[in-house]
Amino acid sequence: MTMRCGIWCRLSALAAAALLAGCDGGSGQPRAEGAWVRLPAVAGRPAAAYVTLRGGREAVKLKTMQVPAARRVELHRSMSDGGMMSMTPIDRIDVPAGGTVSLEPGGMHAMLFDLDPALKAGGTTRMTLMFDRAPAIELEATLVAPGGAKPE
Ligand SMILES: [Cu+2]
Repeated sequence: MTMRCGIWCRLSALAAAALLAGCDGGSGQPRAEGAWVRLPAVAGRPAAAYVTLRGGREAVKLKTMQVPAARRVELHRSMSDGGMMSMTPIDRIDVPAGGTVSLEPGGMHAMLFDLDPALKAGGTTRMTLMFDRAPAIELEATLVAPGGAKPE
């Protein structure tokens, strides 16, 4: 009796573990986390959005982001040119299979133009990440004050 229960319990644990694995990386799709938006110091200037992308089973490309609170979104890459920081639009961000790509200050980011001026630090705004060969990912980005750092 004790033994039968023991086996049953172990089988249940295995089934639960399999289910958990299925919920996480098992889908094979890319994931996104830690999205945040740094609000502009001057109203009317663009804001910058950052997020961490985790590659799934296959390499995909982030093609664009949709942010309902902004009129236009561009993917950018920051570059240091003779000590001067500049940035240039890019048409995609490669997310390698199983790899991590961080959009962060000084690197790749999304530029949000004509952001709703009613947005305030401490709030959130919705963004949708659009890939070439993966389902879109929708997530909430934390709004950070101008010059502020990535939220914990
Ligand atoms: Cu930019």
